[in-house]
Amino acid sequence: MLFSGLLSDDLLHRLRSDLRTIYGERRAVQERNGIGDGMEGTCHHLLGANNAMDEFVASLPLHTFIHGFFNGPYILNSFGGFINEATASNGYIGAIHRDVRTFSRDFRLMLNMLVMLDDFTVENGATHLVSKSHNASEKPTTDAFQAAAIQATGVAGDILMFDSRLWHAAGRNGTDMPRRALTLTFTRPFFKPQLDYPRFLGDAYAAALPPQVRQVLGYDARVPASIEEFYQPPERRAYKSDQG
Ligand SMILES: O=C(O)CCC(=O)C(=O)O
Repeated sequence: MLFSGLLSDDLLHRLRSDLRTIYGERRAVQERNGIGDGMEGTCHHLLGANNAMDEFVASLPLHTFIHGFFNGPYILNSFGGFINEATASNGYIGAIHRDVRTFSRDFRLMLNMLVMLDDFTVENGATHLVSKSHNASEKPTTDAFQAAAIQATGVAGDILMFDSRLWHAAGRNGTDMPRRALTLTFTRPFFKPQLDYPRFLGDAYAAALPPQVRQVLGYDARVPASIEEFYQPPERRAYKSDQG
């Protein structure tokens, strides 16, 4: 589903600029650790610098929609960004993939949110998706994917939501302008996130947030790490009873 008109021009502008900065920082770590090949344009875990990324999550759009998808509480599983440029390979994101590796036909595990920071067009590599492929346990062949996929075009600021079981791939950018996106995923609270956001962001970060945002970042779904932490009254438990 594609949603429009949820982001202000000012926020969009700052998201684009902050994405470029964070990309530089994350790319340096990818390269330093020898995993840069195939990761061009991608960056991960964009929170914690108190910039537009944090602001986006603190007033997360589509809360009711996400809650409805899971029929209950949910947490952030990952928050990445992708700068799709003609000059770069579009790496693992350009390969046919789905974002949840465990297949479950009847139980929804994960939801993708793709925030278009630029217009998404056929020419600049709008995301290819195969409608209804969340029901398919096996990866389609390249030919079958190409025959069935449609491209999700939209304008900057549009937000594409799709079941993470859907087979999809970033398109090739044939223009000389970047095609930028934020890529978030959400799961039920008992599913391990890609990064331990509460530990990564810390308690001081959480103290400044409203309870609902803290919950979405997983602060109510932590695993106790000591007997002391385990034996706590309900309001101080690491994993709260309303998290499913
Ligand atoms: O950037 C795109 O077009 C696709 C992003 C993607 O594949 C993902 O978020 O898993």
